[in-house]
Amino acid sequence: KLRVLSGIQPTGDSFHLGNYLGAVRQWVALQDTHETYYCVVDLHAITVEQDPKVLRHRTRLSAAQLLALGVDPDRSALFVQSHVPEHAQLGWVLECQTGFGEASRMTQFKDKASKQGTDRASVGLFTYPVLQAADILLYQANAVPVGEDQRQHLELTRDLAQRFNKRLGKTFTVPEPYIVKGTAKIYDLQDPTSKMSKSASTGNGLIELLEDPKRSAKKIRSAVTDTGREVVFDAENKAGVANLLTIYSALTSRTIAELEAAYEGKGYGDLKKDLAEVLVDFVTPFQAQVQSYMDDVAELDKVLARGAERAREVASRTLAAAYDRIGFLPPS
Ligand code: AQP
Repeated sequence: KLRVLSGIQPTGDSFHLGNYLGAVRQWVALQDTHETYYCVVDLHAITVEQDPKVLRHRTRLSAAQLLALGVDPDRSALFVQSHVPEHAQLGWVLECQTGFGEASRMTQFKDKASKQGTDRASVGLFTYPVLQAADILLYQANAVPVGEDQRQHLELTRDLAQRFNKRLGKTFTVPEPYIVKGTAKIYDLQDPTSKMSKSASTGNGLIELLEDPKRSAKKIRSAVTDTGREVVFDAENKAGVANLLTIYSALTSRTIAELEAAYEGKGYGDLKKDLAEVLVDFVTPFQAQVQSYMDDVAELDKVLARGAERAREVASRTLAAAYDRIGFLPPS
């Protein structure tokens, strides 16, 4: 079986619709065909300041959300990144193989650092994509399901794998991004030309899966559209409507063409009202499930411990091989 690895940060109070449709939905589907490794990337989360208590809570909450969205711990290794020390260990090795200029070209770093100011942005934020490369390469992943915003980081991962293999002998599988075109980028409801994002979206542009469903419904109903009437998918001229159709289609498995046909002769109001209902029907049982996982933290922690054990079996083998290639003396 081919391998898959992906991760999500335990930041924010909830996953948002972009995280789910862009990434986690694919994680769930890939369990049927691939050997899957999924992690809550707490090492990545601390690249910006975190309150320790909140971080601990959100790490569990992220795992609970993944389980509620359909990650099956019997089929996938579901774990917390810091429970597998090999991530940080391989991260260091790869940092030493990464050019400073190469890392400086990462647009996500540039965006985030410019918002924080270069003095406040951490060195960890700068090396974030290299740690991400370690996450992926440790599992010899063939495919990495992510949203469009991660494409450049995946490219860096591939470069690092190829460089290491060439210099020191074949050690890592060179992974492919797995980016599903239709839902690769979910847009902010108030600004449908920028991506829905925890850190950058305004409250009304962001649908958080754990917020009050009534609030989500209201946000959908007040989503920015255009002055037209016709419900057709036109990403260029009708970005807001196109975004709503993308979300609607993904949540119902009705194709965009079917939706266009169903809303012929109706207006944006009908589309929004119906999508709001679809969303409420999706998040209501999800929230109940998350709550039930959070009610049994001991069991949740056991699931994560089991996942980390499975992950370490693979990760430790890869790290040992990489250390050997580098020329580290094995401990006797
Ligand atoms: N708007 C989006 N559309 C499609 N996919 C998205 N992803 C994030 N936003 C969208 C994908 O979600 C996965 C998890 O990403 P992450 O842990 O890096 O989440 P994040 O960075 O905290 O999410 P944000 O909202 O993008 O945070 P900020 O604002 O901090 O950058 C990834 O596969 C990502 O592609």
